Parts: sequence; C-alpha cells; structure tokens
Amino acid sequence: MSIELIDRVKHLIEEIKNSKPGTREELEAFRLRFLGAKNELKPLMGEIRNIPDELKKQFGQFVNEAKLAAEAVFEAVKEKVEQAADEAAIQQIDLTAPGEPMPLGSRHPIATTHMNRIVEIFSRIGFTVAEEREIEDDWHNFTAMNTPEDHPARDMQDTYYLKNSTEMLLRTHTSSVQARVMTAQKPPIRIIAPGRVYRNETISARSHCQFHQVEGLYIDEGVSFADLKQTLLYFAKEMYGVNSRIRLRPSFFPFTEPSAEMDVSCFLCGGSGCRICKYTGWVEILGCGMVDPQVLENCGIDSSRYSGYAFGMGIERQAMLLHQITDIRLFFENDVRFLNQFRAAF
Ligand code: 2U9
Repeated sequence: MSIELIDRVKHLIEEIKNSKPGTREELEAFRLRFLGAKNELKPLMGEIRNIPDELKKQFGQFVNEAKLAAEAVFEAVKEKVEQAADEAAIQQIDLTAPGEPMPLGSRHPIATTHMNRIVEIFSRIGFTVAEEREIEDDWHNFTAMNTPEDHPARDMQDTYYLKNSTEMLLRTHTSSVQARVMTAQKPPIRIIAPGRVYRNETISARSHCQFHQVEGLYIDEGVSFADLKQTLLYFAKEMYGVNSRIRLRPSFFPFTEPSAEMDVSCFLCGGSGCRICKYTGWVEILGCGMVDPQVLENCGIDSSRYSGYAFGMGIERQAMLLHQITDIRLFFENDVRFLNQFRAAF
C-alpha cells in the first residue's frame, strides 16, 4: 500500500516534470491541477497517516518535490505563454484598418471668436493680454476697486462666495486682473483683460450667472479722457465698420470718475432706426471712465503723477445684438444645432 502510494507520487513528479503547457488555457489547467486550492497533491499528503513511520519522511519529501516541480514548471513557462498570447493578439490587429474618427472640438463660435476679435483689435494698438485666476479674494475684486463694504454687489445675493468663506469668491468682473497687474507692475500699463466672470443672477433669457468680459486699462503720465474717447472710436470702427459713430453718456461706476456708457451707431440699420436699436439708432456696448485716483492709490500707484482710463464690455451681450440672438442661455448649452449656425460667422 505504502509502496503504491510512493509510486503514485513518483509518477506524478515525472508527469509534472514532463508537462509542457503551451497555451494560456493549458497553463491554467496545469496550475489548477497541481497548485490550485484543490490540487492533486493535497489528498496524497492526507494519505501520510497510512504510511509506516519509517517511510513517512521519504513520502513527505516526494510530495514536496512534486510541489516544487509544479512551481518550477509553472514559473518557467508562464512568461513564454503570456508573451505568445500577446503576440497572437497583436497578430489579430489589422494595421491597415482606418483609424477611429475623432471629432475635433472647436472654439465657441460666438463667445470666444467675438472675444478674440476684440483682443486682437486692441493688441494692434499696443495693449497686451493679462489673464488671472477666476477664484479671487475680496480685496482684488472689491476693495481695490473702491467698492465699499456695504455695496450691494458684495451681497451674497449678487456674488458667489466660496463655501464658508466671506473672503474668497468667483470674480464678478475682470477688474481683479488689473488690480493684480497694478500692484505688481509700474506704469506705463496698457492691458486688456478678457475672461469669464460670475454673478449670482437668476438665469433667464436675458441674464446668466456666467458671462465673458473684456476690460481695458491704460495708465501713464498725462492720460486724458480724450485718449479714452479716441481709443474707443478706433475700436468701434474696427469692430462694427468704418462708418460707425460713438456717443458717450455720463454714468457712474465705483472705480471710475468721471464715468460714461458708450453707444455705437446701430450696426444693423446704420442709425436710421430698427428693432435691434429699438428705433433709437444707437446700441449701448460698453462702460468706461477715468480710473478713480483712489483705485490707483489702493494699488500703490501715485495718483498725483499718473492717470488712467478703463473700459469694460460684456461679450455675450454684444454677440447677441450682432447675431440677433434672443436668449443668452444658448451660449452655455453647447447645443450643436445652435453652435453650427455660427461656424462660418467670422
Ligand atoms: C481698473 C479700474 C477701472 C472697468 C470698467 C466698466 C466701466 C463697465 C460693464 C460693462 C458691461 C461690466 O460686463 S458688464 O456688465 N463694465 O461698465 N468697466 S469701467 O474699470 C476699471 C477696471 C480696472 C483698475
């Protein structure tokens, strides 16, 4: 009986040593048979109680040898089998097959193209682009811009503050960019700040909680309102056609004094009156003014030596007027039926 058992183990050792699993499936079958949880060596080890004491040690050694042999075979062929399987898989790949089509994204056909055109017009006359963070602190967004603590814009109703913060917010205008540039650089400063801004508005056809702005700032010795007016006339002619005229109406902003709103002669009817200009001949496109000396001082610029002008415009508003789009929400829905209509707009 015991001789028979020892012979069985010896046979198994022979079988294991002569095994040549050549495929992934054969290797897995081999593993299950000799190394798996229910391998064939386990019950043999259980038979040790039927072996006479003087042969027990030898029997145990044989079973162990079988186990080691199985592990050696497994390790020896594993890599080869895996490699062969990978190579076989590669052979299946048709290298001549055409690639998967990858739909290319594109710039937003209206908002970004409109913004880029504005930036390009100002860069031609020496403005450089300044970009900054959209998550701002209260100081750069409001305090530096002369917006007092009790100003309604600072209210939670109007501005998105970060959770549990009275300090960090989503910028409500790109003026915070200029505040950062002014505190870091000395005049002359001539920058254009394009970017996305956020306001806590109820979303409707006319207003959204996010939109894009372009703001401009020029600070140097002797900058006057006449410089501002001439620069804006140049912009209006480049943007809306050489025959465009502009007019400035007095207004108020906390960061400029004096302040004005600028209308351009209607780009649809040329000034004779139509639905776009509400039969006035004029379309309001931006706000502007001379930088309040207090804003210069807040940012470390000597207001007795330097003066500056600034302007700001909303991109979606202008693009809506230009393309007769009646719902601002369309800009942010990414509906290709809407976007594709403007593919070739510029
Ligand atoms: C600094 C000083 C002054 C930027 C300005 C406006 C007027 C303005 C609005 C247009 C439509 C915002 O998008 S909108 O709602 N902007 O009317 N913005 S002057 O004045 C500055 C900026 C930076 C340092």
